[in-house]
Amino acid sequence: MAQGRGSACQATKSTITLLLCLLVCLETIDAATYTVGGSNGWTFNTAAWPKGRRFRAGDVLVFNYNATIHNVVAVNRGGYTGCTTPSGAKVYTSGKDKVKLAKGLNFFICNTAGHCESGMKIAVNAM
Ligand SMILES: *[C@@H]1O[C@H](CO)[C@@H](O)[C@H](O)[C@H]1NC(C)=O
Ligand SMILES: [Cu+2]
Repeated sequence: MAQGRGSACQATKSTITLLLCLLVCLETIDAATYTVGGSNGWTFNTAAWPKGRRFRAGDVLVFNYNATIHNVVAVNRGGYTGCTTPSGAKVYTSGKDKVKLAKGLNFFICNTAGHCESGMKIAVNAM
């Protein structure tokens, strides 16, 4: 009798452990979404925003901004460093763009004249 109850308890424990593991695993697999610049959105002096955050390939960056004056351009390292737009670069203009991160470094700038130079640029390293 006591043994039977013990087994039932063990089974419950196992089930709980399994469910917890499943939750943790799902959370790991599930991509995160980040709003670039937080409540300020995508604007000047955003270059430091990625600092201290951990990103994974497949995570999604949301760029919220005033599309009348800003945009989002996916650039390479040279474009990020020199605030230039490589030919063929993908340009987002909706004002609420969602961009999925690729593994490795992802660079974005606003290519309105002078904006990237004013810190409207980010480099995000996705693991
Ligand atoms: C967007 O920027 C333009 C130009 O500065 C401005 O006229 C407009 O009011 C801004 N829109 C919003 C929603 O802030
Ligand atoms: Cu801009």
